[in-house]
Amino acid sequence: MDIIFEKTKKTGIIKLNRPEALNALNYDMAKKFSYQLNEWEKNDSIEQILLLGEGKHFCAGGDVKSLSLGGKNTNLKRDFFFSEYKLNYQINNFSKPYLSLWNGVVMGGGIGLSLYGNFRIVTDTTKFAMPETAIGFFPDVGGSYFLSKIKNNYGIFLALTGNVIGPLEILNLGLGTHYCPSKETDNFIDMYIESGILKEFNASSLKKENELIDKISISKLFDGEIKTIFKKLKEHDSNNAEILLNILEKKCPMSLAVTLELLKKGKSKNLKECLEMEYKLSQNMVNRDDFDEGIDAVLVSKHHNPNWNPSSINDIEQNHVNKLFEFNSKTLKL
Ligand code: QUE
Repeated sequence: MDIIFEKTKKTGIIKLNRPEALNALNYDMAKKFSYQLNEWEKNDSIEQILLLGEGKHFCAGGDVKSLSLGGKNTNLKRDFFFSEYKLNYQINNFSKPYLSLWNGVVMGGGIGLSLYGNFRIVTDTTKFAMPETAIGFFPDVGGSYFLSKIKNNYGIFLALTGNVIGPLEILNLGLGTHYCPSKETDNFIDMYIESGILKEFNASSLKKENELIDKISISKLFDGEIKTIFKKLKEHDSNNAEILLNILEKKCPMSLAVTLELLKKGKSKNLKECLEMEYKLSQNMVNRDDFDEGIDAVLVSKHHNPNWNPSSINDIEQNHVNKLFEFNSKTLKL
């Protein structure tokens, strides 16, 4: 079973159970998740939800490998994203307390399963990222909603670079809601199930582990058009700017351009509007060769040397970017 549902006292427990794939969410899991959540919404003997990942990690994202390996002539690329974003919005509208335990890797699709609930528990091992520009895709599951609303262009930075952040930054950005030391998570969960109470821990021991980031330069450097951002990084003449430039130069150029446009559009939209926009965009992006190329490079052959097309940010035209936002086959209506 890829996903396990059980009821303990008044808590509905959902466990993502593909530890060998870092609990990546596939179509089947998304459908079952949605069905069960709907059942528990109506069931008065369920008072709260607990979402867990089996093993050391919470969830690495959507199971994009299966989408790419499914080939071109499949409805899976359509149906998967349709169900995934519908589920994200269902969680947003869910009426009972909903808590996720963010152990280890928390990326992409995993964020969409937890961010719109009430509580995200950060532990010592939590690693948070929206890494989709590495695979020819874009930060979805409401990335255009929550990343565009983070101050000082920090969300733009996270979206473009796929930079991993740890417990302290996750809490400071308000992405996580509570801290629980790793060795205390079993007790924390027992108490939540027993009483619905969230045990409080002092997070003052947490250290900032990402010295690359200083907010002032991020807010200045990650401002403007994508070509402008590259130019600013080139001209900045600092070690950190050079590291960031090297990171961005490995990402899919079209993904970078699309992501920046997406966050710009998302800034004034609500979650529903953002997910609907992302669904249209997803259907254009998954049918570009860069998507298969990126997934092969990162997750299948793992050669980490994708051949992007266009291969450089200089070859991206804004009208091609704009076209990727225009699509009308099966619109996501929430
Ligand atoms: C970008 C991504 C994903 C990624 C790596 C990226 C992603 C995803 C996974 C992933 C990781 C391990 C697995 C798995 C999937 O990695 O979305 O099945 O075992 O799901 O750079 O967007």
